[in-house]
Amino acid sequence: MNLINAFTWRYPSMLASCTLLLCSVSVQATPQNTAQKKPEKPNVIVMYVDDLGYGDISPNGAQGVSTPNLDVLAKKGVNFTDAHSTAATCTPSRYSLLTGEHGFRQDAAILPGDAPALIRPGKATLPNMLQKAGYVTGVIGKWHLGLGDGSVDWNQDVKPGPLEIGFDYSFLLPATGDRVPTVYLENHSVVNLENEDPIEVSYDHQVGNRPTGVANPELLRMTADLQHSQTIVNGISRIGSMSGGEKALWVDEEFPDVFTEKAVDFITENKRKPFFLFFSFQDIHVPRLPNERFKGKSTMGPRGDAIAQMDWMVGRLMKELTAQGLEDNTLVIFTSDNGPVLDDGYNDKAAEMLGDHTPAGPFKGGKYSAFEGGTRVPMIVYWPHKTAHIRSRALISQVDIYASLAGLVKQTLAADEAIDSLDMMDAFLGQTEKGRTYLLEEAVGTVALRKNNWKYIQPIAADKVLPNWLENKDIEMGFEDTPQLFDLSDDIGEQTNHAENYPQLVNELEMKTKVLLEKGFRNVQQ
Ligand code: NG6
Ligand code: CA
Repeated sequence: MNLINAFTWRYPSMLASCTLLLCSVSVQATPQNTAQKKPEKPNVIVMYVDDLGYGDISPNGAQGVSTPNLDVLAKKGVNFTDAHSTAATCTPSRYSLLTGEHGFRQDAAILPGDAPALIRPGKATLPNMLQKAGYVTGVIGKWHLGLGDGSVDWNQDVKPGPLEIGFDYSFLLPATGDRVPTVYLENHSVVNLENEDPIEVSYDHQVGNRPTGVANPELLRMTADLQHSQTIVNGISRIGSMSGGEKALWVDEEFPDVFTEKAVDFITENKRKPFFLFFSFQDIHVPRLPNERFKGKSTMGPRGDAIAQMDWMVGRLMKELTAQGLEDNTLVIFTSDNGPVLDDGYNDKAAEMLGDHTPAGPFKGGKYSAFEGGTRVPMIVYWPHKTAHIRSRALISQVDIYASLAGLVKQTLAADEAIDSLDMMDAFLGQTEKGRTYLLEEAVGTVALRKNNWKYIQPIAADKVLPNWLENKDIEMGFEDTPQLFDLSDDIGEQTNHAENYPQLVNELEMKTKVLLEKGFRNVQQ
């Protein structure tokens, strides 16, 4: 009997635990070797804030509100100065993030709250690509990408939706905070819906007899424009009409707790697998109704307080990652779906209380606009021990998240998959400041093309220059019926139009725009 056999015979359980111990020691001793052999599969959290401008966070110079949790992320990770959402509005930006292609390819415009699913089952998506790489995927928060097949029946299974395009779990605010239905949708079902109180929603006629902003302005906590003056829920009038579902109605002030707790549950349940979480804020979109805890946290009224609330939510999730030992193995991408807006339909004094704060930072325009303020948004990328601690000038787009993550987890993209997405992982991690050469910015009425620091804005037919619902937004839109060309290297505020001085460059950029739109960025030599 050799030594080991003799030992086993006398102390079998001791050997078992000893073997386990040796095993775990040897795994822990060689993490680098393991990492080199296999593709890396960190957890990925995309924190997607709504309508947050470049200048709205402390690391980028916010006044009147402070965002200490984002300060920490910016200090430890990469804080970008030239990162873009693909569009100056929500739906096309979200479409691009999840499909790796520009929104115009699917006519992605701002959707009503009862719109059918824009991303159809069968379409290649970021969560589905990650599922193939072994990830568990979840979306929590604002959706605004449509649900169902045409006329959604909120009392039945609501599908197709996120679960049919690559998410394993969803907990949604179906459209926007200012649009009905004002209920949560968990996977296929409205939360707390009672059979005897069915929901009906319409965007072209009034349903049921809930008071409206038009008929009962005395019931409102905040006055609103005509567009936002239909069904009143929680003292706030909304876009669209809704009846029923009384027990299912959300309370806006509870969003921060409801969404972060759902995210904490998702993280906890999936901590042993790689997970992807698309955490999509309702803040700082209108209506801005921060929780009591955040009232007065800024000097800017509800809009500033909503920024403080958003920052708290970021901190809450980061704390949870640390507490669960997941921080080192989680790649966090914090960004916004479009630039800032002050008055977006509700009278919450955002403009009056602004003080010295500049929501778009040094950039011109904001939400809806073709100027930089439309899409140049905050972006911070943080992955401990992987991201450099820098402020990066790399030119990158959120549409690149798809191909960059695919490269990281070693998934090969099909020829027709994510056709506008470029692998920019080195730039995302701050290992290089070399980003894109060309980048497309979609606005409500037109597109702009960046070539490094040149910026070309395509002209629009004179009769389409400004849709009437945008007329009194007090945002510089950049919609003109002649070409515009700016040199951002010495004119960050897009003041001097050089189009007439550089007709050849205008021509080159117009041709390039056409080719890129037609073929997709991945199919054109950059
Ligand atoms: C607009 C709404 C605005 C906001 C926006 C969508 C009006 C006049 N304005 O139509 O309040 O809801 O849609 O914002 O109705 S986004 O960030 O989701 O794109
Ligand atoms: Ca938005």
